[in-house]
Parts: sequence; structure tokens; C-alpha cells
Amino acid sequence: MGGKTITVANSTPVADKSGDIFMKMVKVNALQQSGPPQRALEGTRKISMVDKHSRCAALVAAAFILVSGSAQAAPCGNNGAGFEAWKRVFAREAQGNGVGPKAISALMDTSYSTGTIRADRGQHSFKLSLDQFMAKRGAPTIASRGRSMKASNAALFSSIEKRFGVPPGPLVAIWGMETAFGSFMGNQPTISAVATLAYDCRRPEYFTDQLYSALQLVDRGVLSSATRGAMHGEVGQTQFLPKSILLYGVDGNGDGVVNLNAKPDALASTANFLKGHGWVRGAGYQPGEPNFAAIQGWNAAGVYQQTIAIVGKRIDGGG
Ligand SMILES: [Ca+2]
Repeated sequence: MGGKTITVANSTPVADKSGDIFMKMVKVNALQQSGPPQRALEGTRKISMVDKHSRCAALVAAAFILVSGSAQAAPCGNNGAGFEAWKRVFAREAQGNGVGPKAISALMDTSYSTGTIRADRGQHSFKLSLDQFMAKRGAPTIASRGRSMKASNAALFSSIEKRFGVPPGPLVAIWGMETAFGSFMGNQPTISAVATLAYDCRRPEYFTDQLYSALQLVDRGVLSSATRGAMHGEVGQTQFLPKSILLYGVDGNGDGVVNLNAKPDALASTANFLKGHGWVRGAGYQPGEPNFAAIQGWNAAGVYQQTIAIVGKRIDGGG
């Protein structure tokens, strides 16, 4: 986590052909926001001028604008001053897009997260060699501790491999890299972190997408105002962003609940993520082998991808 660069790849699965209605709505919203806002108003005027007596049509158009929020898109901000006003506008838009009352209430409970913004502004893109990166992230320790984690969770990894076709090595490597096997999952309120980044002007579209996923998960009871995680809204033992939870979160311990703070759920969901990115049962996962592409879907950084492959192989044996 510390010094981890947030990557788009972690949450933009190539295999996302789900046609998720929320994603479509976000896209529509983004299109509306990118166009000149007065266009919708002009449309209303035209309707009322064409048929002055048809108040009904004008009212319907006005109502549509209110619901879709296209006439008054929530403006981004570079500090907390506009956050509360942004929340009100965003909540109206979200309601219009089908977000339920529980999620709207969680959204209204959020506060601007200065910690998240500080962490976001403080990110440095290190240009480390593979050896430097592996040393910095403690890859040899992850590999040696990982071998004993694999042994002490043998039944869990065996059931995950049966279900998803993914062997323990890469899963244990990711688990070690992301949270030191569940030791450091973060203590930042998740919905506030994601809402802050959706409001922030740096990459509002990417995090608006994440916020809609988070709100959908609140409506489903997977996340709540009480959920805490890392600075950018990553949750659980392998640090899933909300959209990844929505697409790949699964119940690994059979209690009927997806809880990524629970080891079996986090590891099963990570295997499901890799499967969703094209993992082929029984094929290799080193660079040049079929399953390396799935690891590339996890994190955009080349040194990170290679580290997972190398550490994974050391854990699985044969390296
Ligand atoms: Ca569960």
C-alpha cells in the first residue's frame, strides 16, 4: 500500500462486457457533462416555443433535466470548499440514475478527505528497475512468508484452485504485496475517499465510475458508511476498488456475504478477477506465457507484474 500507485488497470477489466447499467449511466452522464450545458435548456425553450399551449411538454422536459442533472453537472474542486454543494448535486444525479436511498444517505454522510488528497498529491512515479522494485517491496520476504502462508492455508487454496483454476502462487504474491497478508488494510473511510476523488478535479471521471460502483455496493449491503480501507478507496486483504468488488467480488467462505476483509473472500475474489481477465487453468503465468496477461490486468506497472510472476513462482515451487 505505502507508495502504491493507483492504477487504472486494477479496475478496468478487459473482460468487462457485462453491459452494467450503472456503467452505461455513467457514460451517458459523462457525455452530458462534456457537452455544453445550455443545450438541454435550449431544447426546453424550443419545445415551449413550438407549442406555447403545450405546457405539459415543457414540464416533462424540465423534469427530465432535473432528474438527469444534465443542466447542472456537479462541478469538481481542488479543495474541500465546494464538496458539500457538489454532494447535493451529485446525489440528485445519482437518484435520477437509480441509486437507492441507503446509498444516497451514505453519500450524504461522507466528508472531504484531506488525507486522501494528501496521499494522492504525494504520489511519486518512481522509475525503479525490477531489482530495485523487488528490494523496495520486500519481495524475498513475501516469497518466504508466502510459502508458509500457502502451507497453512492449503485447504483454502486448493478449493480456490478447483473453483477458479488459479494456483496459490500469484494469489499469495498479490496478498503479500497489497497488505502483507492482511496486516495493513488501511483505516480511511471508503465512501468518503472515493467521493472525495470523484469530486477532485484530477481524475473525476475515473472515480465517478468508482463512486457509482461504491453506491451500488452500499445498496446491496456489501459496503456501508462504516467501511474503511486504503487512501484511494481500496478495500480488504487484496485491496479491491469498488468497481472490482462489483465485478469480481465473491463469497469465499460460504456465509452468503462478500466481505473482502475476510481472507477467503478476498483470495477467492482475486482468483475470480484473474479468471475474469482470461486466466487459463493449468497454463503458465511467467512473462510470455498465457496467464501473464491476466496478471497485467491486476496492475499497470511492469515491475509490479513481473514481481507477482517471480514471487508467485517461488511460492508455487520451481523457482
Ligand atoms: Ca463471505
